[in-house]
Amino acid sequence: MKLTGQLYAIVDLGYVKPENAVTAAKALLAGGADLLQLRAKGHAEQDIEDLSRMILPLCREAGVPFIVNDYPEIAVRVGSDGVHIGQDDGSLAGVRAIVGEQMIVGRSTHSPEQAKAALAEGFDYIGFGPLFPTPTKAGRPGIGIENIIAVQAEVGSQIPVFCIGGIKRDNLPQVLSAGAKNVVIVSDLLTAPGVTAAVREVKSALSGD
Ligand code: 3NM
Repeated sequence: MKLTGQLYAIVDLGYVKPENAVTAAKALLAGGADLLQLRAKGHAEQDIEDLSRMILPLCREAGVPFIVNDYPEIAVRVGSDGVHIGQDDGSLAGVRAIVGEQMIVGRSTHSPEQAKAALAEGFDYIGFGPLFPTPTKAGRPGIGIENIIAVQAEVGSQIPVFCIGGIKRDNLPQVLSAGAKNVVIVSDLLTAPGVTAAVREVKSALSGD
């Protein structure tokens, strides 16, 4: 599946109870999320697999890539479109040995150097952040917005760069002015009183409406 689109949404079980994950996925997709990830830190692999099997068909119906966080084996078992890994999750070659050549594989990066290294290694896209400190990824300093233009120009001309971390509807204009083209927004969407409307707002801001 092709990797296009500007808004990457995440069903994060830090914000959504497992029994509400499908409803959250539907709401994010209804608003126009362009990619969807399941992130389930600390949950049993079987539960992540089961939820993935429920969310995947919703993504297929919407024509949106479904990405599993952290678990290449689960990604293969459920037949997801992609898998996302962190800096400490080994090499791309190690993941490719599990998932094959077709699957989308993304990497979290936390500095321009890591962003360039991920491009050189051959990842399909990167996350770049956290721009601002965020409870969703506690304990990491914000890296700021100063390097977005350079990373977007250098890495973003080759693979999508998704800015992430503490991005909310109210600071999105600032992030876009700093050069961001694509964003991941987690808590601001999942905790919005109307998730679908919040996604639509972000999509509209991203498209420059
Ligand atoms: N990864 P929110 S920041 C999951 O920098 C994640 O790699 C990050 O959530 C990174 O939109 C982050 O709620 C949290 O801040 C994003």
